[in-house]
Amino acid sequence: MPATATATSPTQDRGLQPASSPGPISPGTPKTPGRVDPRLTPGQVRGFVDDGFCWAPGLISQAELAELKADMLKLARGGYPCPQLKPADSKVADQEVLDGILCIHQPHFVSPVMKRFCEHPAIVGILSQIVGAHLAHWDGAVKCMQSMLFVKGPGKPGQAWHQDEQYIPTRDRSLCGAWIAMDDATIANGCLWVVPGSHRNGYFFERRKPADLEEYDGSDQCHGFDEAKGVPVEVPAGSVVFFNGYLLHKSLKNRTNGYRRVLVNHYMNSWSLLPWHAQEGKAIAQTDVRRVFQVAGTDPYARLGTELAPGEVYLRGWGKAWGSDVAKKL
Ligand SMILES: O=C(O)CCC(=O)C(=O)O
Repeated sequence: MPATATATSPTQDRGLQPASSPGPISPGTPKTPGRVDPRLTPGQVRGFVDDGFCWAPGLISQAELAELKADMLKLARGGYPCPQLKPADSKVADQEVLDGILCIHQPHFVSPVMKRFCEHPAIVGILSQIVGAHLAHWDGAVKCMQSMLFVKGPGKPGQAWHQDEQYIPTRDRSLCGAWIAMDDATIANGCLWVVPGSHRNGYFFERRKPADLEEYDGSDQCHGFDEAKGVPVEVPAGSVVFFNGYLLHKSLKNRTNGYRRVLVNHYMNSWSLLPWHAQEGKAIAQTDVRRVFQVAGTDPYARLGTELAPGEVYLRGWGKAWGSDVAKKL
């Protein structure tokens, strides 16, 4: 694919160009000296509130993409101390190592490079405009609780229609994914698809196991909506797609010979508790997972402290050793 979204992509005109004159520095505009972060116009922010997604081209430079890809490989080859990612034998080719991985969850727990990308100034600048834009009086404060590194090599499956808030609940519908395209993302290699506006009522769609295990990785699939309303979000490498946690989205199998690598980080309004896992002795209304870090504004719950990252990741592998077939058929 060329370095711009395909002309026929229905989502092309949703691509956000950085506003030509940057607005005032917001509470979320982080610290990198001398850097002017892209700011969205009020109309673009409203577009995110209405559609549930938007994407910004060129937020990540070529040099940063090279760093991300190198760090993905370092992680995969066991270059960081981490029980789930053991050092690979030097005789094993990079491709073989990557073939065995579908997704590394929480790579920022072990890699300072991945952590830095969770705090990327251009991404955080936009997050501090959109994460709580549907809420009155929101001050731009944002915290991060999750990162996911999808390797998605040739033949690897996608993820069926789902809503991220069904897995990571917030109390104010502020969950937001920032999907960093490390390669051009196309329909053929398994770009993101979304159902615009499907987040609006904060409704949880019914979930079942997907019937098509050739296309999808086996995680639950949402039902009860018009799938024909789904649109592909084809974006060039270096773009970031932002999407609300109630937005229906999916990706298809990679039918090319190349990789479709993505780092997806998840954020939410810092003013909301995060009842992600039940906590012993806590009523659900008080439950708050504090393995989070602040990326914009101040943390209203700083008095509660934060939990340290455990130095471990959760690995979703692929191939026979993981009970799945390496689907090489294109
Ligand atoms: O990139 C993909 O293949 C799926 C990403 C996704 O579904 C998510 O981040 O929730």
